[in-house]
Amino acid sequence: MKKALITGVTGQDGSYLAEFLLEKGYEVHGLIRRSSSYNQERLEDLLTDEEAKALLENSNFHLHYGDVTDALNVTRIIGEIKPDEIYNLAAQSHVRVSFDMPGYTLDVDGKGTLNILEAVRILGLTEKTRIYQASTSELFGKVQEVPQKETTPFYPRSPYGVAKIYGFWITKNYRESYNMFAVNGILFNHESERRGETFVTRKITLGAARIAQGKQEKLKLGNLESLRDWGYAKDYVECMWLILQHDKPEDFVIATGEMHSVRKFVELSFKHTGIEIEWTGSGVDEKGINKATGEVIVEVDPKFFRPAEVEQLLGDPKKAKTLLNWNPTKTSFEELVRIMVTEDMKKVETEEKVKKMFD
Ligand code: NDP
Ligand code: GDR
Repeated sequence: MKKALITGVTGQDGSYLAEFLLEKGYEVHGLIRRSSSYNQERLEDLLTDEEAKALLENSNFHLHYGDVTDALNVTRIIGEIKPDEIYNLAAQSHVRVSFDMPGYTLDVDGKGTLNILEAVRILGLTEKTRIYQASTSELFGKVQEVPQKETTPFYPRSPYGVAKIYGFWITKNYRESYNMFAVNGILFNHESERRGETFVTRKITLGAARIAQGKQEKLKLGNLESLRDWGYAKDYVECMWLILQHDKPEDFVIATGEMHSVRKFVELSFKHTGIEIEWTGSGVDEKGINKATGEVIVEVDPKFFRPAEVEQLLGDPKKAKTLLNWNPTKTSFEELVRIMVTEDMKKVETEEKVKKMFD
């Protein structure tokens, strides 16, 4: 039985990856942070879904308290498990928040990556343990080439992107210096019904569901023109695994090859709830109106603008398609929006009071 360690197991990708690896028959270990509030909601499917529960009972799923910024703890845990594969997904992953917390973002996303690589090296596991680093399309930032591929120059536009550049290069450096199987998946945005509620897609699908059910008045957003290459997280975790099964340690861009605007995401989401949107005004005064009732349901709030924006991202998944035999559009953009809205419509039905969010 292969052993895998997932950092960031309580996050969107970590939870899907844990399920995926358990299904493949792995012994799965996850690193979780101690929190004063409950942070294991995304792992609940593993405990409630009958199929997943059976998997869990038949295999081993272990959670370890830890933090990637704590080198001693990371080294001890890796030394005890001696994993065949490590998936380093732990991160302060919110781009706008990284402008508020640049130092912390660097500690987790940059130094945290080093702590894992260094632990594997010090423990003498360089030949046994393969390491996947969660790199990102944010490395491309202010794009130098369209579409972006493995050879496109980087130009990050946020403390998050800059911290992840360190993670990217230190992973490549350990590969070249110590002959380690340490690789980067440069993943473009991927979303799901488990996406964090302050990322734009989930904020929109939850907002649309609540507005459609009369539980929220307005949805306040930042840059509506921003363009992203959005895929489905469940499809993308398979790629992380494929990258580590490849015969050579290489970096891969993972994307759909399609780009859509935030505005389009808003229109489609509301359409799925039965509401048609009409836009009036421009710039910060632009508003989305419910065509049937004339009510303002979407507003632009400069609070959600970023000091430096990534205007557009479009990935070229050719290398992954060819070498990993991966299908980038298993779930289409329209299907992704439909899945997210459908799940949020169900979730909101049982919601009594709408939470206020800061972000
Ligand atoms: P999430 O924000 O949903 O999850 C992040 C995870 O990291 C959570 O489990 C979180 O724990 C954990 N974490 C944060 N800080 C630490 C720390 N100091 N030590 C240990 N664990 C920590 O992210 P996603 O699942 O969306 O993304 C996974 C990875 O992929 C991240 O590295 C992200 O930067 C990267 N990425 C994501 C993309 C996307 O579109 N989703 C695209 C490209 C890259 P807790 O639950 O306690 O907060
Ligand atoms: P991103 O995702 O920054 O691409 O990073 P996010 O969903 O936060 O933003 C996407 C685009 O939407 C615009 N936007 C808003 N964003 C948020 N969060 N909230 C809003 O109200 C809003 N209005 C408009 C943003 O300006 C941006 O242009 C995600 C994260 O998962 C990273 O960890 C990952 O590396 C990248 O995707 C690839």
